[in-house]
Amino acid sequence: MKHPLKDEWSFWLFKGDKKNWEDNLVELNSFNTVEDYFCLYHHMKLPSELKLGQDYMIFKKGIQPMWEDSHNKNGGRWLIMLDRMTTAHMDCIWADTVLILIGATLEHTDEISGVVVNIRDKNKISVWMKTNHPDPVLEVGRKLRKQFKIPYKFNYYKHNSTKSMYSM
Ligand code: M7G
Repeated sequence: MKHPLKDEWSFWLFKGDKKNWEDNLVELNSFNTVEDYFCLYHHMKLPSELKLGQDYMIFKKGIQPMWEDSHNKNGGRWLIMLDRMTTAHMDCIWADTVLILIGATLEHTDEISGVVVNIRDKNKISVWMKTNHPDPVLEVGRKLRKQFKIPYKFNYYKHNSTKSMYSM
């Protein structure tokens, strides 16, 4: 028997070759068991193998990986900017973050909507929240801080805002 996850998730690729932002989003596959996730993981390129300008996004099924989605519009994201040293570990940080989310071990797991890795000159990993309430947001921030021992501060932003709300 396969091991069911608490939620069903969709795996998205942002192709990065279309002018209109939204036209780049492709929903590749979805999964709701541990085994199906690993099967997908082993078939997909690693984030470090993507092209500059591309993203991977894993969101709960039914939530579009964009600010405008009703589940995201009142939320924000923990943004981890990867420096040169942490970029060497990007694939591991990505894989571990996905496991934290799909494993649903956090108290406020229902307030999480998804996770994104952006391949840019400065790569980024962000965890998207449905709410900006401090309890769930800070719980997730503390977990990321503890898990990754990233040796610098990272911030939480409301969507479409450049002013940080929380720091870790
Ligand atoms: P990015 O890809 O998150 O980061 O945003 P980057 O600046 O490192 O490439 C780049 C641009 O993509 C934003 O300024 C927006 O124009 C567009 N964009 C990004 N996101 C996440 C969204 C979104 O959720 N909705 C819309 N409409 N545009 C977005």
